[in-house]
Amino acid sequence: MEAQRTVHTRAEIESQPDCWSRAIEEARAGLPGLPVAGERVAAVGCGTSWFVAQAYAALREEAGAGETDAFTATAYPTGRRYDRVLLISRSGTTTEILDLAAALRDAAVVTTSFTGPADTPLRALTSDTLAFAYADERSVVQTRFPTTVLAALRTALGDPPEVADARAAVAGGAPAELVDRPQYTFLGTGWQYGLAQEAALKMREAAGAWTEAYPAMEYRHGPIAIAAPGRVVWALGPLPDGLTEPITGSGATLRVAERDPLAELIAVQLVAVATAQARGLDPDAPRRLTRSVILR
Ligand code: F1P
Repeated sequence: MEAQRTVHTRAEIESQPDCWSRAIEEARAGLPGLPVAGERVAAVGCGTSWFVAQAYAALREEAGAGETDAFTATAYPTGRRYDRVLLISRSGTTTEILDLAAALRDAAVVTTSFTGPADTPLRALTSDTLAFAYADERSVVQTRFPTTVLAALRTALGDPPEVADARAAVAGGAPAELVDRPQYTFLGTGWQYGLAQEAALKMREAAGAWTEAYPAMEYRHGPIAIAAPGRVVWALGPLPDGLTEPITGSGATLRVAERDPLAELIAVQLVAVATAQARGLDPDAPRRLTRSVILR
């Protein structure tokens, strides 16, 4: 029974290369409701969807496409003016997102929702909807939905992810030396910081692991104090100069991504599932979590 129940999380993780291929194809053909270059944009989500928003905001600014902020739904600054607000929610039912969507609709702000199913309560509250039904998930813990949304958004910004890297990550499985370690710190620069946050959340949600995440250069400003033999420091993208030696000198295991950072996230997802199983946990039934947080 346990083995059967864990099948869908892993199957969803392993389907990411195909989901990304479709997202890239569709984004190349043109997706409705995406921001136009130069618009002021805010991207909003809760949990994993917040980290998708963070990564996208940094990517869009790095691409020179326009000022872009990222917020959780309850931290959205209602006093600011945005040309378009992107509301990301796999379920389309998260209470804080629905509350913000209603407030934005009442204030006549243009919005686009990114959901799994097409028909959600969020859809009725937003100007445009982009549904990714083919990347929707049975799992509580999100894997292919957020990466597929990012694949589409990256493609729209002219930087599609490397599907071959995703296939390699799936084929490589969970690196044994990174499974079931006592502590993990994820690092990223620019848009990869959002990925680092998502990587850390994945390990917490699926495996109950002690994880942290920082913009890479912040690691020297305190967090390195917990680096120690047995613990893992995992950079989702290239490590800035001056960081490698202090980390390896601490005795911690250092892993630096050599593939597309979004594909490296697949390796983290596989490590999260393997770590959960090593700890006797069911990654398909994470403790204290529900698929969507519905408050009333
Ligand atoms: C957001 C979310 C997930 C998290 C948990 C609870 O859901 O916070 O990121 O993993 O399952 O819900 P959604 O708004 O994207 O549906």
